[in-house]
Amino acid sequence: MPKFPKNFLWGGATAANQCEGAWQEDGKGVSTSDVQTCGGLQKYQANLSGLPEDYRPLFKRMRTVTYRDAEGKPGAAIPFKSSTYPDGGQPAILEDEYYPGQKAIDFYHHYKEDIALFAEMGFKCYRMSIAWTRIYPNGVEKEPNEAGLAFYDQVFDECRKYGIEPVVTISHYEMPLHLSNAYNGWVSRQVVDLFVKFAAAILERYHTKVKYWMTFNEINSIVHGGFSNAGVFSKKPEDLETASYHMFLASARVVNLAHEKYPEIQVGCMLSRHPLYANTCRPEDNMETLTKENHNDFYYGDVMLRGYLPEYKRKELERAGISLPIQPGDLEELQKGVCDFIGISYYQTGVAAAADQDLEKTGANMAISVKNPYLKASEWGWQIDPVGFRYCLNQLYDRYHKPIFVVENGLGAKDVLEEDGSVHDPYRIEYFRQHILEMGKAIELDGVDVIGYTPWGCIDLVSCSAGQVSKRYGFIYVDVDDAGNGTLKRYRKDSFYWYKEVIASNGEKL
Ligand code: BGP
Repeated sequence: MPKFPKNFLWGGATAANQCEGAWQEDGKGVSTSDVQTCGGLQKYQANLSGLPEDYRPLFKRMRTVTYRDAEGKPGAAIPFKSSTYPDGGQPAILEDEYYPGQKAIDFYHHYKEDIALFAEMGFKCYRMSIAWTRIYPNGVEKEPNEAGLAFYDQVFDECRKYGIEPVVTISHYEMPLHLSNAYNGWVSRQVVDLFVKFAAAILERYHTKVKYWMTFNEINSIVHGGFSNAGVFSKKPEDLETASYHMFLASARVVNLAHEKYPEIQVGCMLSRHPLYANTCRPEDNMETLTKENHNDFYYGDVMLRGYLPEYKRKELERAGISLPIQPGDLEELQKGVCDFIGISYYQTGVAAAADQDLEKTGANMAISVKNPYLKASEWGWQIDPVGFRYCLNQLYDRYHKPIFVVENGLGAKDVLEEDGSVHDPYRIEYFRQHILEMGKAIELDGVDVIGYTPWGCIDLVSCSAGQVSKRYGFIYVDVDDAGNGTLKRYRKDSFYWYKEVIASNGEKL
């Protein structure tokens, strides 16, 4: 069995928009995640004609973002596919739709019980996010909402009570809906200032309680669609490039602010890492793989971890006729605001081919790829690849030489709650066993500096891409279904007891 470092941060991860619920309590504003439906249950089906034909079946039952078009007519689009957004119109809550995030698993009222369960598993850390709309309901207020600030004080104090280190994502797939509607989200440079104001308020309030911070969850997912992580509701490629540029700038400013005022804390970036293998050893397939990896993932890491806009991206933008809104002083800020560590999510690998029209595709979430015949997939089509995890860790460490914090990894599956309250999930245990083994090899055999591991959805929550709770990730089962019915009671799954042993043995007992 591989040996893990002594202070390795074992834990679990959630995000406010997927677990808190209480969407209108204590002054919280409406967020971009409050207008997203549950896949399979939604009344308004998205118009998929903007997608390549072979992608459409994969998106049929995905969650949607609802909107009113320019004439006020209701409709829906796929949040992670900008090409399905209508021209004109705005995201909106429709009276006859159901939005699972508004209630979620009601962590807002169950946090004490949930953190006690995390402590029972022996968590050393807990990754969570702060809902921007609890602190600045519309994003534009002058003063923060004290009730929102007080809630997170209580959550951090509860963690600290058990010696659990909170790890905080400042923005995890949500922002005030007002900023999306009034500014088209991060397309506007004004949002940079509004975000820095939000980040400054929470850093000031919590810097003694929270040591590890990350600016944006999966910042690179904007290549697939602009709404969920950037509040951008338009399909223009230049809008998406502008938005991510503004997010880089905001991240750098927050890093610089943190370094100046609170030298004891660390600020990381967070990348969704989806390594690609070439479909064949044809040079063209390999060139395509390199190009796609740069475009989808490394561009974002290069800016946030190396501190400059890479040449391959400058050339790509030039060819597309897009110029970034760079202002004097920006590039110096980016250079200075390099992140302290690399937060990543790793779920799957994909396959790239120079000509993929006739190849079978898989991956029913934001990242569709050619199917890999050597891998099994989850019920949702995500290809399971533990060796790819070791490959991914090596690749990132070699490129950036910064500590890596694996803040998401896990298996979404359908679980069955037995009459006696048990949940038997050997598939999840097997998934984690294989992934932890490969992570251990990356540390021990390859020398990669991995500082922690927080499996995603350590307690069942609302799926980000599907909107379903029935796509369960947790060690803890929550009795709530896709339509929000259930007692919300928590149950320990078999994986709960297994993970507890893993942590207690520092990864030796797998
Ligand atoms: C990541 C997101 C998470 C989370 C996870 C699992 O992309 O950062 O918010 O939800 O994926 O994905 P899903 O919920 O779509 O199964």
